[in-house]
Amino acid sequence: MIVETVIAILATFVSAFWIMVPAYVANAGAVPFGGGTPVDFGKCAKDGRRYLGDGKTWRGLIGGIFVGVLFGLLQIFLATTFHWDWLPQQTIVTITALATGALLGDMVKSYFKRRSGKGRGEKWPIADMYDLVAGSLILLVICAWPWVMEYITIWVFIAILIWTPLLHRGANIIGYLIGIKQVPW
Ligand code: CTP
Ligand code: K
Ligand code: MG
Repeated sequence: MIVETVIAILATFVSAFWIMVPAYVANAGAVPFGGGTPVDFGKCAKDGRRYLGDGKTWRGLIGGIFVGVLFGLLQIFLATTFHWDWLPQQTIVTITALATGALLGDMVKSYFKRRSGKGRGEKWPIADMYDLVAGSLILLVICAWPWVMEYITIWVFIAILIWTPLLHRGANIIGYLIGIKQVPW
């Protein structure tokens, strides 16, 4: 009974992580690719502040989606080759939606961050982490609703909410230490 419960909880956490790999990788992947032309082309909104700011670039966007999808393809390859049938089965549609949604959510976050007067890279605690979760899951719901119903139970969703701050913190510290991120958050 206890053993079964522990296994179920572990499986929930592993499944949640497995689902979110393309989104987490896209979000982290944008950092080393970043630079060059900003997505908003340097333009300002009526409030005089940038639409998105220099932290959202085309290279970061395209590069991040690319590595997110690449890792998703690796997941599909591994799961089919080794018959990891107990894991959520990623598809081309789900990995693309997750990677793209993560960075779209990140840009929507930056839009509102600029409107609230916060500068590029400034701390905005909850939004800076859950932007990618909201973006990726909303796009996933739009593109693959039956898949979401099959794999994302309320418990998997809660596990995603727990994983995200842990990985976000870890990834940002690593990025800062290896010098590709200006601040450790
Ligand atoms: N990045 C990018 N393009 C994106 C997302 C991220 O080039 N679409 C790069 C930028 O170099 C950015 C870094 O990854 O500075 C870290 O991403 P993030 O924390 O999302 O951006 P911030 O610099 O914090 O900017 P903002 O305040 O707008 O969130
Ligand atoms: K981000
Ligand atoms: Mg940031």
